[in-house]
Amino acid sequence: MLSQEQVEFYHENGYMTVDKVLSDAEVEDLQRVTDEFVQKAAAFTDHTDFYDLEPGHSADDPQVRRLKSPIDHHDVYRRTIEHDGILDIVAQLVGDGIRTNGNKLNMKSADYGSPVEWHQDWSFYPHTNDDILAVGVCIDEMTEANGALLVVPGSHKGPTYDHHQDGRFCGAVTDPDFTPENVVALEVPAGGISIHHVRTLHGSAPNYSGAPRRLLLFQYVAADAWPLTGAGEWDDFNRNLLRGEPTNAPRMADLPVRMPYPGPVRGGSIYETQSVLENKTWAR
Ligand SMILES: O=C(O)CCC(=O)C(=O)O
Repeated sequence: MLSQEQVEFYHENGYMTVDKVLSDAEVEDLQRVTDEFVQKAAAFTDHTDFYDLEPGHSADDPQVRRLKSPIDHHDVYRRTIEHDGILDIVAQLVGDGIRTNGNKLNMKSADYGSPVEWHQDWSFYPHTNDDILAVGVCIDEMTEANGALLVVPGSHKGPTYDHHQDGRFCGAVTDPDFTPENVVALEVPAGGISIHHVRTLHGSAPNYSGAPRRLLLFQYVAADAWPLTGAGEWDDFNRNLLRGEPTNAPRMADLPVRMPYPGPVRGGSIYETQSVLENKTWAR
């Protein structure tokens, strides 16, 4: 559980970290299963519904950038998104009713792991209110050297930046007035978690270190926050409820929104969507 001070820090700054949320055994299970999935990627030459591949990928040297929706592919990930230690923390920050609207494992492997350009998750999935956050479960120690998640403190209270280029959504900030200030690198030991608010500006550099930085990202949404891009079928929507009861009465908040339309030139993952960006922060 979080102290009142930690809860206030999160609301003030739009991010936080918590150490020792998972046990050593839970981390080892995640590492082993993830290693196995990377080896199985050798069978593929292109992205699939599950694998997003690094540009240097080959059968001899499988290089995975992301596992998409890993909870649908192995129980160890499913158990982790439902982990009471995580959900108890999330409940303190967004309330007792919790839905998930997405999950992914960003690999950021040693020596070449790809960067993620500055963006706000809110630009991908605006809702009726912003009691929404992403938890990053550190499968490895996350350090500045291996491509830690970088955040701009307090930016969750600021504007929603333009994430469009040439009139199409590109998943990265394109506003010429944007300069990341007071950037904080979230350094967390394996088994700990990072948390960032849905409107917090964040990104991460390439991993040129010799240590992997695998971050299992879970998106958690207050049950009464409804996606502005559409909720789909009622039963499907509520299948993603992890705690609390379904509600058809969304809570509305007066917030700055830019819809992710017209849609991206390239889809499939944030890496592909951002690949068209002309002014990149990080070289590839
Ligand atoms: O893996 C990272 O460092 C950033 C992840 C992220 O922001 C995303 O995938 O939306």
